[in-house]
Amino acid sequence: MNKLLKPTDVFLDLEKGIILNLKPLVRKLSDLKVFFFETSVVENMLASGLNPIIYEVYECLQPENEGELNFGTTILYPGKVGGEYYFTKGHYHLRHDASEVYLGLKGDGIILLQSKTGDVKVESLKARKVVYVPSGWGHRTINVGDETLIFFFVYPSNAGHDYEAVEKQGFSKIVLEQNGKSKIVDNPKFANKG
Ligand code: S6P
Ligand code: ZN
Repeated sequence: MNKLLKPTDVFLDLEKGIILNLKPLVRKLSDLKVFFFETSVVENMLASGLNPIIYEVYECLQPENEGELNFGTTILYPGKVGGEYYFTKGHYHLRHDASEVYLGLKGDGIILLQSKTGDVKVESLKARKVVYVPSGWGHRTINVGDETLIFFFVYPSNAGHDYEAVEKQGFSKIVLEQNGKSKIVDNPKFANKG
């Protein structure tokens, strides 16, 4: 039997997406160097002193006991690197039976989902939209709008995150701005290692 945890509560600022009294995890361009398609654009930006914040995560972490849940918010800023919209690194859960729920709060986004066997699924993410990410699907969120994309998430606290697979293999699709619109195209750098 797991130790009985004390119930906790937090306040969420729905406008800003922040969880009060929590320190966010901040991801800057330099943390995402290898994830963007146009590596040379990233290098030039960093060399000229530009290192914008791409996203922030406010997370209420629980002990990794079976049955407990982590939850929080992600604030993904608008912007592009070359033609590619800002995104989260993206990951698979280390536990293959760990699913996740996303609730859009603000902005205009896309969730790219892919399985290790080559299935791909694309979902839009916006205010009031709930997306269920079943176990086994890698997931990355992209901000394709002009304003900040904010969403709430909840997933098993013992899920674990596998970023390495995404770092090595990438996502099979990337999202680019073309003629003022978002376009999902094949990622030429995708290494289909199965
Ligand atoms: C965790 C959940 C989100 C992401 C967050 C940042 O399972 O999917 O909290 O962690 O949106 O994305 P990433 O890919 O950098 O963890
Ligand atoms: Zn996740």
